[in-house]
Amino acid sequence: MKYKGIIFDLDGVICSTDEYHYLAWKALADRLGIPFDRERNNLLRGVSRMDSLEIILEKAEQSYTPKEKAAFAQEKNELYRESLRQMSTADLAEEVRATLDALRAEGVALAIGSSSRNAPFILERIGLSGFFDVVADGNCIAQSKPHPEVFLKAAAMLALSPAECLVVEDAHAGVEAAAAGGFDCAAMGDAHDDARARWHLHSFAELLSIG
Ligand code: B16
Ligand code: MG
Repeated sequence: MKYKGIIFDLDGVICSTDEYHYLAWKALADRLGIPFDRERNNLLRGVSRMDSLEIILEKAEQSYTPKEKAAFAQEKNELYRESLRQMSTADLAEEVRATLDALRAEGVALAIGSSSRNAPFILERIGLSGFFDVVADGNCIAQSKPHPEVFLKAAAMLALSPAECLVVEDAHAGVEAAAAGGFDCAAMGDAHDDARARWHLHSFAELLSIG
C-alpha cells in the first residue's frame, strides 16, 4: 500500500445506511406531495442534510420558510435515526471488517470522512466506535461534500498531506471533493465509473491490491 492513510466515507462505503436515508426522505416527500424517487435520491449521496432537503424542495410547488425547513429536516432525521437504532454489528460486512483489519496490520492510518452528523451513532451501532484513528464528520465541518473540507480535516488530524492519503467514496459529490482537495480517490458503488477517481473498486476487499 503506497498510501500512509486511508480516509473512508461512511454511508455507502463502510456500511449501507443509504436505503434508510432514502426511505426517510421518501416519507417526508410523500407527505408534502413532492415527487421523489431513487434516481433523485442519488443526488443526495454525500450531501449534507440541509443541502439534501433543498434538492428535494426544488420539485415543490410552493416555497417554505427557514423554520419550516428546519422542522422538515428534523422530521426526516427522527425517522432515519429510528432505522439506525435497528442496526447492529451484523450490519458490518465481514469483508469490510477483515479488510480494515488487514490494512491496519500493514500500518496504514485509518480515518472516517463523512458528511453525516449521525456518524458517531452509526459507528457505535456497527461496533466500530473507537476503531478509526480519526473521525471527521458532519459535526466538525462548515461545508459538506463536494467541498473538500471533511477530507482535509481528516488528513490534518492524521498529520498527513492529501498526497499521502487515499479517499474511498461511493458518491460523485465525494469523488469531486477528494479531487478538489488533492487526494487520490478509490470510487465504488454509485460512483464506480466516475472518471475523476484514480481507482475503481468492484469490492471493498480490492483495496488490498491497490499499489
Ligand atoms: P446526516 P457520507 C452522508 O454520509 C450521506 O451520504 C448523505 O446521504 C447524507 O445526507 C449526509 O451524510 C448527511 O447525513 O443527515 O446523518 O447528517 O456518505 O458522507 O458518510
Ligand atoms: Mg457515501
